[in-house]
Amino acid sequence: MSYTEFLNADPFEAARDAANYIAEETGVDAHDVALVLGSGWGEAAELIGETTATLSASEIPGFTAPSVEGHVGTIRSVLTKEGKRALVLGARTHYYEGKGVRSVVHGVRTAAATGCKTLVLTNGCGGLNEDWTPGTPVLISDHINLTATSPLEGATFVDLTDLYSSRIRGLAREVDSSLDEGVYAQFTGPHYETPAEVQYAKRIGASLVGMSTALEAIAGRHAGMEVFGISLVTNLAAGISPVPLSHEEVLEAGQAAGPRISKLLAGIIAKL
Ligand code: 8IG
Repeated sequence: MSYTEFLNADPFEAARDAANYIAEETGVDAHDVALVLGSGWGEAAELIGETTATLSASEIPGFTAPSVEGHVGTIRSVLTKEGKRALVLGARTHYYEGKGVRSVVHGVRTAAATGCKTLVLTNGCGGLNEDWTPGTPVLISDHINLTATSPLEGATFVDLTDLYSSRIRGLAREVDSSLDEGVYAQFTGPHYETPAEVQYAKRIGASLVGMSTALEAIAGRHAGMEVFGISLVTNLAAGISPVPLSHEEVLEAGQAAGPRISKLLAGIIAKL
């Protein structure tokens, strides 16, 4: 399926096509939980279980290879110790890539079409709370969508109360009681915020700033999945920290936090 064909197709039929392809290629009829890996979370999937199949994103209908260093372009089927089938999406499409919001949420819709009842969204982001040193994982309690768009089309009125499942946040705190929570503001990017925009985000109630997750969470809820979100604060947001932001800092913080967040994620998935 070419990009043009994807854009002209019904998004739910395209997701069904991709799900059928995944079922065929992995030999797994239905998956239980989907995991989207953001910046810094690339290796966090290793401890979840045994990878039984690895597909390249670009071969799956409607998917495209990622364009960012530190993002992985594969989709894996993982069998957990508890016997659950996890679909690990290393190939997130960001809104700033300009491929349209349908492309951004295609992975989430595909996951739902493969049978997933739970959606675990991870990301790397900027933190507004000075206590969150780079490498701190933070539970997402809610979001503010600053993209001025929605993944839903037409008169699709979806309730977003408790979008980020308080049940699963509770399970996460059973794994690590020190976990804080924050409200995630999705900006479009790809530029980072100005210090003034970070102050604006703070005043409207955000404590995490990033370029993903909110649109995917909405699509996930619409598709009937229970959504869980967790951020890795890889940098203090612009102006909160005296030093300028760099993508290298982001990658380093992710690497340093690797072992802790890997164990955390595996612990949460085991409890689902
Ligand atoms: I990693 O400080 C990462 N992603 N918008 N702001 C935004 N996105 C981010 C940031 C950040 N850090």
